[in-house]
Amino acid sequence: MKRLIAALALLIPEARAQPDVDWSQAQQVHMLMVDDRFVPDQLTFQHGVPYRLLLENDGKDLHEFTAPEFFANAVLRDPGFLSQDGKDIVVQPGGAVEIELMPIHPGTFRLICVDHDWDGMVGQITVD
Ligand SMILES: [Cu+2]
Repeated sequence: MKRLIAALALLIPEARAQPDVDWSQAQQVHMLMVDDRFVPDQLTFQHGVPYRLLLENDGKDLHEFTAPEFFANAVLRDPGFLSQDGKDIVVQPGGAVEIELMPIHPGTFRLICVDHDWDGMVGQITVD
C-alpha cells in the first residue's frame, strides 16, 4: 500500500486537475488520416462533454494529430498518449489511436499534422 501511494504521488505532478468525468458516457468521434489530409478536416465538440476520439491512419505515411492549444484546454483520461510535451498524437500507417478527452473551454483551435502541414494537412477544431 505504501508503495502504491508513493507511485501515485509520483504521478500527481504530471496529472492535470481531473474533474469527475463519467467516461462511460463518452461520445464517439472518428477522424480518418490519409496521405495528406484529415477527413473530415473540421471537428466540433461541446465543452464539458466527454468524447472518445478515434484517429485512424489509412495512409502509407505516419501522421500526427498536432493540436497543442486544443489539448491544453481539455482533460485527457490518459495524458500518456500525448507526445512532444502534450502537443500531438502520433498514428502509425495502418494504425489507430483512441483517446478519451473532455474539452473544458470553448474556442477555435488549429489542427495540423506537423509532418504534412506544408501539403495542406491542416484542420480546425471548434469547441462550443
Ligand atoms: Cu501527416
